[in-house]
Amino acid sequence: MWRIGAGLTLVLIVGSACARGPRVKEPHAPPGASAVSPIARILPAAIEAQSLSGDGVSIDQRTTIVVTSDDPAVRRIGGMLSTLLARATGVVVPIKGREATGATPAILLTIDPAAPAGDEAYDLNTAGPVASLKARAPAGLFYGVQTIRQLLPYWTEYQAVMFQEARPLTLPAVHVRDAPRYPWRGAMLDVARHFFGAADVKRFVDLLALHKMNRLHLHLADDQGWRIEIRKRPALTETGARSAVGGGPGGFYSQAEYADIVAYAADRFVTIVPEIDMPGHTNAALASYAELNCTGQAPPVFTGTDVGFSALCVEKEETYRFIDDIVGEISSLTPGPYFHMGGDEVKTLTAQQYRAFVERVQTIVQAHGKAMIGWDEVAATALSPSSIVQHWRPEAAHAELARAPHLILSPGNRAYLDMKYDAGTAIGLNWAGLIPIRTAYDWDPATLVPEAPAAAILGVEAPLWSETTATIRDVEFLAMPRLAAIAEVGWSAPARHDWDSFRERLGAQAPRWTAIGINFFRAPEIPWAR
Ligand code: TNX
Repeated sequence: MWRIGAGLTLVLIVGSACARGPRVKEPHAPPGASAVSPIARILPAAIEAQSLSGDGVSIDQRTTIVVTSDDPAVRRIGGMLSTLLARATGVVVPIKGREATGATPAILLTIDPAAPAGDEAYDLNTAGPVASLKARAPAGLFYGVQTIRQLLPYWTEYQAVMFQEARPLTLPAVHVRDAPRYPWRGAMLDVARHFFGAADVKRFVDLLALHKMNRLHLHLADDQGWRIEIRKRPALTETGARSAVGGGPGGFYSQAEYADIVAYAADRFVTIVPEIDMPGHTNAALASYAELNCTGQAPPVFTGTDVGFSALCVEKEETYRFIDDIVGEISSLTPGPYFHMGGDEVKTLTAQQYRAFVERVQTIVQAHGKAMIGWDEVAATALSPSSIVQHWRPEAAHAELARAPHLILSPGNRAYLDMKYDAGTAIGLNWAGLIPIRTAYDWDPATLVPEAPAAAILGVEAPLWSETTATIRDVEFLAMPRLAAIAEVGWSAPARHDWDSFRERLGAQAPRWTAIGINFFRAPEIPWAR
């Protein structure tokens, strides 16, 4: 009775939220019907995934999610699984504590020190009647739930399912043992050249989490726009935020909106990495505060796409007071341990000026409790052991990169999501070449900079610069499917790296991505499932 009541409540909530749409009954595939074997939908590839004989766990009115840990994060992940299953079946599967151990059918979420090593690793066995998902830490359980999501048929992604009668479903019987190759699996979104609101950013976070990515680097300021409220420096948003490439209205996140994005991402095990690019790429700041310019004169706002012309006045003390205010406010809003200071494409300073600037900013960032990240030009400066270099220029000197305390790999000719797929791609740039899906997939982070010690490589990040992307639909078109390729490069073990397998598994995502509403590029190399 209780379950039916709760189920009804949920149907009503969703029903009223969607009341604008036409009230037609959606046709749907029969439960479980799919041409592709469920384990062939797991992307990024798991270390080990096998189908088991016999039935998996039935999701119906009798099913329970059993959470044996007192950690609230684990209960929250149980809630996410329950939401996923409710959307799939119309049945609200209740979450119970360890007193319900022994209930059948059930899905058990357990924090287990004997689970595969690493906070993000997990072991999933869905043989019926009791499925078990085990991990050493909540992150691993979260990634196990993402795998369960990919094991469910694509039509479970349609909210419309909630309008229909409860429709029991059986989780396929599989055993998956999985762990990531690298701790840093990220994407970067440039919200400065074009601004994307908090709802768009959350949608992007969802895409990352589905592919087991765990960092979202937000490029929050550039020549064309300043995108975050700084209470001590209000002109940054009064003036600097009101422009964009092509002259659009721009925009910015209030501190409350930024904190909300950070919390939303954290719930999905995605750490926000804020970037304020400096000393170059600073026209929006220079236009807002005349005193940051060596001339004392503020330039007009900039809406073009040139780079390298702007620089903070690195000889003025006021510049460092400004940076301290910015780094201080953003750091206090950001629980993650990183602050990215840009440092790229500075064409108006001497090498000596550049070096002194980066080293001084490094001190400021550390004083606010964060590790400094910089684009690979900062590899030429004296970096402390906690600092991180983000490699982007294919031609960057390997000898310098090899000295970096830590490296994030974002090679422009492999990982840049804003490069065109082919000569006919309507949006995107091509300075680093064309990047078809196989080029994004077929590279090995361990051999990209062979001189760098393996332990220095944190992982991979796919930047998406937004000069040519005016809307989040444009962003999705460039990101997908290449984001999935970079996710697999970062997550999957070298022994699992295989173009033919990736090609098939990627093709299998099409019905799910369509159901989610992702505007993905149907790369001609891929056998997209219908
Ligand atoms: C280079 S990548 C830049 C950006 C541009 C991007 C376009 C990097 C550190 N700097 O300012 O937006 O190319 O692909």
